[in-house]
Amino acid sequence: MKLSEIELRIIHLPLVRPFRTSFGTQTSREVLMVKVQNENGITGWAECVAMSDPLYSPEYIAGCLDLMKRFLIPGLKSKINISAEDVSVILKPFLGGQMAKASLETAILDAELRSRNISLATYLGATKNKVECGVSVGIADNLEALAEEVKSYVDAGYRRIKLKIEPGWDIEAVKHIRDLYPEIPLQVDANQAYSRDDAKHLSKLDEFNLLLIEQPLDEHDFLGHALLAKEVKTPICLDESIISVQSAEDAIALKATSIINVKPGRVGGYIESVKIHDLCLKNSIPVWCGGMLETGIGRAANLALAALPGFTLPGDTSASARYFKQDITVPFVMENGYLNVPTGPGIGVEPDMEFLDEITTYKEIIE
Ligand code: NPG
Repeated sequence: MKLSEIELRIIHLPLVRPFRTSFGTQTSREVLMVKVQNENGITGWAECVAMSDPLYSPEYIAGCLDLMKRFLIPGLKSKINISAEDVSVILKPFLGGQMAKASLETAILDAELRSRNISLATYLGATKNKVECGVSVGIADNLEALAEEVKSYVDAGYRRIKLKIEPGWDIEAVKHIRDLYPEIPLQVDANQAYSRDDAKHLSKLDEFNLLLIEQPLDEHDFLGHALLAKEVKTPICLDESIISVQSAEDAIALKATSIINVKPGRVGGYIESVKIHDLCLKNSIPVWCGGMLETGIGRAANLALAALPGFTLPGDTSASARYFKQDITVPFVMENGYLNVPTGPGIGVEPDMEFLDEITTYKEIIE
């Protein structure tokens, strides 16, 4: 495909409720959107999952925008004909930047699949037409507020609850929710908030029958996670540490993880995500699809990925209403705890352009 134009825009959407994690509180979501157009006028959309600040990952929106404009887009422009499967190879000389790279690859893939009339789900190898939904619950002001929020999600039909934890908000919070819901699939996410010395403390979570503890230690600490895995019975699941199929291979070989959270933005795109999925399937490592407070554009693509056979645990693929009063696509509405996998060509959804223009704070078109 020949690229004729790339549009970069930043939009700003308020969240329906503040979202507090061990690294900060978010009340709104700024999103860097990528739109590509080919020589026949067919467009492809993607969102870059980087946040405004480099707190979850070293990547952040202004940095991604700069990286794309200065290096990645000129790199792509040097090729006359381009296929999504070439993007990671062309961009390999530029180190890092997985989130920025993933968004360019996904937008190109969307346009390519639209022109071939194939859905992303079919292209990736999906075997399900609906996906079981979990929800990620932020750190609350107190146990009552936490219970109230969890109840609203359980009532809405969510099939798995993930609690954000940090030192000082962990054992008691988990106990409180486990006592209220003895049967519900429950897991926790620390976003790197603990240290190697916390093994004894974290093993207190073992009595609550959790599915997993996500990313308790620093993203670079594979050895620490492997040592921790020997001390706690609850399975360790890596998120931030997994940035490529190679890091997944290392983590599995070192026994630093027994479950993997696959986030396409974090690993450089959907094509790399499928490689991680395949590796995990071969090694009997369950995977699930993480979330980055995506709009409907990112969510549509995540649902296609989460429909692959190795995604055996519910992901952070929640309904639009969990995040935004108004989504930028048709809203994703949960039915009985499931979201349908889009079936249209490409990612299967488009943004509502009028609404998108209304919430756009920056826009640039690169010919
Ligand atoms: O439902 O999209 C969602 C949010 C899921 O908890 C979630 N994401 O660490 O996995 C994470 C976390 C996150 C939140 C990451 C905010 C980055 C920013």
